[in-house]
Amino acid sequence: MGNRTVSASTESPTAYGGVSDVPILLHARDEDEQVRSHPCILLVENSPTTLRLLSKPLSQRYTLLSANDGIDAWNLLQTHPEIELVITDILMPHLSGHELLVKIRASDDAQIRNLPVIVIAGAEDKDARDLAFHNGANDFVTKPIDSTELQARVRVHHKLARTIHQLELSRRQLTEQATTDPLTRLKNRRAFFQEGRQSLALSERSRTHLSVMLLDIDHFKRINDTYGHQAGDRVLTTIAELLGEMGRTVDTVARVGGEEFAIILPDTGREGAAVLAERIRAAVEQSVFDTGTEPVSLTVSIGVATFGTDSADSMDTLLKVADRRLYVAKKEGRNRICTRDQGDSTTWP
Ligand code: GH3
Ligand code: MG
Ligand code: MG
Repeated sequence: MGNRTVSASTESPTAYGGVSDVPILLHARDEDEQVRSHPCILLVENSPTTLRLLSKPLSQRYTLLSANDGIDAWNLLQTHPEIELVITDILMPHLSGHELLVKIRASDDAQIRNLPVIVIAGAEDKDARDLAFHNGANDFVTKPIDSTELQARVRVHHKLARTIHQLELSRRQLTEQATTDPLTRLKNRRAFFQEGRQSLALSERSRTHLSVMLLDIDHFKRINDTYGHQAGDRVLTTIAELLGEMGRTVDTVARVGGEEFAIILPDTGREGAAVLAERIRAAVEQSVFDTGTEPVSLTVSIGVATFGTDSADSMDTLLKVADRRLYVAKKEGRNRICTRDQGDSTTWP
């Protein structure tokens, strides 16, 4: 370790990363603003001289952390998600730059796996460069370090990584928007069918049952007519919360129409779905809903269809069967569930 004072195990995140005479950790504990505006780079280098040469041109723009070898570096990556780029030497004790690169690219954590890594290699060392490229290095800087070249390469790769990150965030936001009901934050109709298709394929493969529950609020129009649309929205949101709380985590709850909700229940047969449907029906009946002016009571009707029991083999047909039974529940007086067709047996309970 020579005269290095690196101590990755130090509790304070600001307390490591120094060479004895070069304070390479630049951010002060209480200068949060500075920390935020200076992207964090991890330097993995066991030679104090090279570390100095690396840190000097970068220290104005970046917060620098340093590690003595690949093991130190790996530990820092686990505890410091703010690291946005890694610069690593190849020849180091314990865990080499190559091995570190392999570990980074194989990480389960996508943020670590996708970090830009710049490798420091000797100008003549073609084999080492080839291996580093093969292992997923983004770029190289050669010894002796040219500060202008180093700054340029770091800037390019950091910018590229940030852009890719932003694109990924936007993509996730768009997917979220496309599959989420904005009022209740439940999955929307489109997401219901997407999830449903996957769950159904799983059930087919594992030869298990799957039930679909379709729930419609009884006389919901009266809520809007009496208390206004906003009160209606509030009731819809409360029902959505209640449904989210009542199912299992594997169940998918979606808003599939104005005042209609559907739940996919994987690995659940008709009886199991009937029990949950009845619990939901009773819970709604016993709840009071805030309209902004006065509390109101509500009821719901529920239709259930079961893959493996009913003659329905797609999400579309399952939902149609559930809808048909929902209609029966309405016709028979509302505030009830229907899990089978007439002749099949009567409604339940
Ligand atoms: P039924 O018991 O037969 O289901 O009667 P209903 O009044 O619930 O059914 P109907 O289909 O006649 O009316 C549904 C109402 O739901 C009418 C519509 O204005 C209201 N609705 C649909 N989407 C929304 C929404 O996003 N917000 C609010 N507040 N109301 C909605
Ligand atoms: Mg309806
Ligand atoms: Mg209704």
